[in-house]
Amino acid sequence: MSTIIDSGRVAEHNAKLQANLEADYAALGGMLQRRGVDIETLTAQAQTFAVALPSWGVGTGGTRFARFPGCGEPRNVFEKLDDCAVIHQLTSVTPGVSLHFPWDKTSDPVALRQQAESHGLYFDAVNSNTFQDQQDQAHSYKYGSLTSQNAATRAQAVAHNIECIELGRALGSKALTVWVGDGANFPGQHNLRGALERYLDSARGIYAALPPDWLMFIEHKLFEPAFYATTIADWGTSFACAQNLGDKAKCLVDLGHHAPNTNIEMIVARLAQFGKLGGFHFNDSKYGDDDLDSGSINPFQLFLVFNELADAAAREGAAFKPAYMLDQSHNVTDPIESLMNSAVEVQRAFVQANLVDRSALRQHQEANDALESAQALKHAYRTDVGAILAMARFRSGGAIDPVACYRAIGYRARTAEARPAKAGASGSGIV
Ligand code: RM4
Ligand code: MN
Ligand code: MN
Repeated sequence: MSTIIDSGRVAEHNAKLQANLEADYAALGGMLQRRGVDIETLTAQAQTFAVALPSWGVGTGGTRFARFPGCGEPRNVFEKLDDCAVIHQLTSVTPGVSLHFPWDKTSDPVALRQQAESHGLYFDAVNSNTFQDQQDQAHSYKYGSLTSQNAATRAQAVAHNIECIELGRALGSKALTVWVGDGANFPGQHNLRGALERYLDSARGIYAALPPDWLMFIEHKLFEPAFYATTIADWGTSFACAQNLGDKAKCLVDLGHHAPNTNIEMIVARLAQFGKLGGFHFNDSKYGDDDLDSGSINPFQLFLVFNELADAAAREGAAFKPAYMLDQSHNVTDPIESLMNSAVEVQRAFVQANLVDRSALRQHQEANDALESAQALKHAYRTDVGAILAMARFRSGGAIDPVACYRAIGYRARTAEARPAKAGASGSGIV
């Protein structure tokens, strides 16, 4: 396997931190042992955890108002893959990459796949994009894509999704994520039922093109770019569509796509119960932005989501395998640093959820002991599992402190030189 960063530099970084890590790990191990928990089991579980990177996350996003591009941003999918490889090399938790077409379209999928494999990466779900018009496209998506009033526009959107499946197939992906911005800005603009009927009809055309071992993820989003009525606005609509389409259609939960205060962990529990939880786009949100770093605003919510996932895994075993992906947009940080932190935050929630004493929790629940039930969760959540995460990285060949290592290595300065900015590369960001 070829690495972008000289592995000697990572080893040098680790050598400086190893003694402290071992001391912290031993102290945490002793504390967990008194609680009847084996730290080695948790560390081994942490080493198996993976969350995929969004190819669009390695560049600076933006807001509706402006984009402030950073230095050395990747200019094509091959450079994006290099940045993803760096993130994986340092964190050891991001072997998957989720591509977005046509942004990442390449005429040479074989070369792209080879580059990925040479860095120990694979391709997770591919994403279609019918929320923007592309150059030379015959029909505009201004008034909708899969739900358009115009049959030719709908057919064009379906054809694009099928092309995504074909590209994904060449790259080894096994799922297509469909998010559409379709909706209305005015009451009356859409016949609400009619728009969903058209969506379903189009979605059937995409579903029919799925290879037998593929899944189609339906991603809901409450609002934006439509501000009155989004066609696939909530998990109920997503669930109904997935049921209607068939077994290969499942729901994708993007944490940022809900109204403030929505109980997202309950949505996760419901979808898992009915076999329709396809996967996640992890990020965080406070008001309307759907792409803040994972765990940066509400880490407890992230933990509660993983608590439901741990419960589902305990019930269903190895068959329960939702796709874990990040979906973030970075405005004020180096995207590589943010993605590393976010991946580690998601892994942290996974480990903390594994720390919950499930049989004690069940007993408290059966005894209607609300206080102790809540404490069983809080006890796990309050445990600092940082040494487990660092040890998992170290043992898997990553960096004990990924951000510190990345800064010491000077990768960004290197890319700033190697990738001069394209003229006029600002403008507004993605939604
Ligand atoms: C959307 C949604 C999709 C992502 C686009 C870029 O809000 O989250 O998953 O593909 O943004
Ligand atoms: Mn998303
Ligand atoms: Mn989003």
